[in-house]
Amino acid sequence: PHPVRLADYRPPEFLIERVDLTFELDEQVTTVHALLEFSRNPAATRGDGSLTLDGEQLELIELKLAGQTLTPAEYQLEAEALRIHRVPDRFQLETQVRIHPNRNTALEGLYQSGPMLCTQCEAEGFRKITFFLDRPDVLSRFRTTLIADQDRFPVLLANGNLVSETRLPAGRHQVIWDDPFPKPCYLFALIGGDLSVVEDQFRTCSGRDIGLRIFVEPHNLDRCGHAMQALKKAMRWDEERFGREYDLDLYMIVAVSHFNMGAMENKGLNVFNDKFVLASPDTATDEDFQGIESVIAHEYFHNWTGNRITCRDWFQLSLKEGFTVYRDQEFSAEVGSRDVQRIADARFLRNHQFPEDAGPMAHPVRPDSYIEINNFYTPTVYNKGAELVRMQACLLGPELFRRATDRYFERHDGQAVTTDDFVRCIEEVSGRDLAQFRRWYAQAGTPYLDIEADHDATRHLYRLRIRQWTPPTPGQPVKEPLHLPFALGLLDDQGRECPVRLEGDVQDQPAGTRVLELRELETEICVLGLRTRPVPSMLRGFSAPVKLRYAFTNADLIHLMRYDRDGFCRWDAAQRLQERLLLRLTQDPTTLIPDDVVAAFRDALRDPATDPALIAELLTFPSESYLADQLDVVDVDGIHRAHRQLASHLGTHLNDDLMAAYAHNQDPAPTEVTPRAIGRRRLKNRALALLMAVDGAKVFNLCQTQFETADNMTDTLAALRLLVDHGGAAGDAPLQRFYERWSQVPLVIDKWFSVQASSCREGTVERVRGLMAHPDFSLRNPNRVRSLIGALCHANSVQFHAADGSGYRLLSDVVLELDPLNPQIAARLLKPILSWRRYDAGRQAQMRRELARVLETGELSADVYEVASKALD
Ligand code: B3K
Ligand code: ZN
Repeated sequence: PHPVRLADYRPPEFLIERVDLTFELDEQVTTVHALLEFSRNPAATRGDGSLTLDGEQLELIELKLAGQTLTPAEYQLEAEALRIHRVPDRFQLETQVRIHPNRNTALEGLYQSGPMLCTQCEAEGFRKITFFLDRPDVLSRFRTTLIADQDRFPVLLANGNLVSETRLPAGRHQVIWDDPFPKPCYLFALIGGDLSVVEDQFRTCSGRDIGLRIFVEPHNLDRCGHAMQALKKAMRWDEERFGREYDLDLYMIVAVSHFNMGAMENKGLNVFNDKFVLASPDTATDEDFQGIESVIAHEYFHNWTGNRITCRDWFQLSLKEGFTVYRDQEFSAEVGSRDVQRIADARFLRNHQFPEDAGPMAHPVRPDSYIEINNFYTPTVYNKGAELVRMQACLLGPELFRRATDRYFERHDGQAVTTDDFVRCIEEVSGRDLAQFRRWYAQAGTPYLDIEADHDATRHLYRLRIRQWTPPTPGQPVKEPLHLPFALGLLDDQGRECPVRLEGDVQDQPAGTRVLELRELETEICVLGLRTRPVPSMLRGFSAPVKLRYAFTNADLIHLMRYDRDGFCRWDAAQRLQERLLLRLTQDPTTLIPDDVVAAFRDALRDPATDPALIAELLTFPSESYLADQLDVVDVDGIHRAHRQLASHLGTHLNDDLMAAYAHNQDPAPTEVTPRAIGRRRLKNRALALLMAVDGAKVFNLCQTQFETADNMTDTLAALRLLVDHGGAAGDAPLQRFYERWSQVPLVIDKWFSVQASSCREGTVERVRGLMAHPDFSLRNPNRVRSLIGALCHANSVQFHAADGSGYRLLSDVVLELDPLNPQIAARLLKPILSWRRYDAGRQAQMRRELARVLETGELSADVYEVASKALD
């Protein structure tokens, strides 16, 4: 497999103005007839007069140019391309191909999911449907005719507006769809199936009525309400916050059970992993409800950031993904709690993006080469990409930023553009020069800010010295300094905000946050008028995606945790306290846990003014994998032991307060999913987890009672996890009951698998192997694979990294079996062993051996090859 490079980008030599597709749908053999209108692209340089189309796994039945069948001498058919030796400047091309949806286990192109047929074309799946210029800078108007058996496929959907429905002889019917908006082929979609529909309406800001439809298999009809509410909220929010109105008369969502990712923003016809549509309080956790709200919003927001304005090439993926994640994060912040959302964003970045930056697959937000684009749908492109948009919004402030996005939408509507085009709009509207800021898009790696402070009590001066640097990443040994917003607050010894007054200020500064801008390798910030030494509250709101290092004292952190008005900084202070303690405990289990730290957590628990959701965040430790990243050589068992030790120390010393928090937050409305109710359940279940870290019959009974009586999945699952972690019979009986109760609901059975696979109890790897033979397990369903294999490898450090290497062996066995079926999922699973260099010699050798074993296999997909080979480089 060869890398594709950004530097090699050339505009397409031909454009396709119109696409007229006719599908005769059938699970075994579908025929696809395509009528394509080509014209030479005036913006491109002339080639040799030939045309090359992308096409994979297609059986060519017919090929006509301008109505004439081409002879084999006039074209060449290769494994992944169709070359026509001579074409005029304008012409019509007609092709007919056969494809096999039921054999498509990669779930890319047209495939079968249970009783239905569906498509997934991003990034390069359309070429598995028909011969085409499968690249995002070719925008065409699509008309789609679907023909199928009326009984098996009564519902036939495609992008755009419904044109007609006709009965045909022999029990078949035909439905025609037309999409008036030119689009790249990756946004094409079709669905065929026996589906039920939930309908609703939305009146747009200009008074147009939009039909909203969610299609699901009939037995899921009663679990679509939350998704529909979320859709309407998102539509309103995008009008108000970004001035974006929906453009078609119909918005359709279809839930399918086999899906590689979360969902897909196809024009007017989103296809969703059913996990992000279906929910009722008895089957879905609060996290599921929140996931649905944000994914529904995310896909809806793509209609403007992705569909109306799309990417020029796949290196620009963050243009749509980074911006759209920023938009969905802002949406979630505004419909829920901004602090809690920002903490979740920061935690995700630290747990997933920072490690990516530190590993062998590190890449810039705008990568400059890839072997398989599917490997670049990453936390870097999505979440760090969102941070880049957020930093620019912060530098401009809300009004200017809105003007910049307005300009972007206006100027580039209907175009395929680059991240640079986006930044240019920001520059023009603000009159700023973002040349240095652009480095963020091109430079990989997580920057460090190393900070020192001193206070001059006689001159009332407080000085911060900030040094920024970024460690090297593969292919980028030398890094340049970045331009970033540094939001700073200062607290006095009473916890009050001080004004951040700098030399040369003309105006009086109000007390509170001040956003400074860093550009240099070293910056000195000199704050005037501070009689006593303040406690710095830095990077408020997580103003830049960096690692900040500063020698906080415990007292500083306790002070910030108690008084800071910035939710992120309060949480960050708690994280730092916990991290410090946990790392010390990892090295030395006899480390004393200071009373003042315990008292700070007690105060947080007792604080009536703080949102329970935020209290729960303050009491949630940095993850074991995050702690692992802080060590030169990961001590898997030491970290796990430290986690338990700190939990049981808090469980013991805060027993009464945790019990009180538990009792107080026994929800009066247990099936309500408001932010308030969700926050209270989180706090209650976090309290229960800390209490369960101490052996004791009383709390054990509490947990068991919760499991037996809860009428919402959040509480049920929280209790089940704890009972299973407890080990032995305590967990076996509840697991059995849970299975029996939910055996007919696949999304809940996913949870049953995942609770077992993510348990820290001994023998988990073996149990997972056993579960792979369970009749409900299947490598063909990505949700199942993630719930069992993914949970063990990505969410269970201590068992996955078992010293005997059994976790690694299991992973490589699965990857080898899965790769021929579904390379995307196989490549994703490999992530946790890519950072093998960070472990002790024994584990290193085992991980390397498994990676080598994978690489040695003859017929690897490009997906797995790229990841495994880069890891061993
Ligand atoms: N754009 C899709 C992701 C497609 C993944 C292709 N491997 C979902 C999203 O980000 O909204
Ligand atoms: Zn997206």
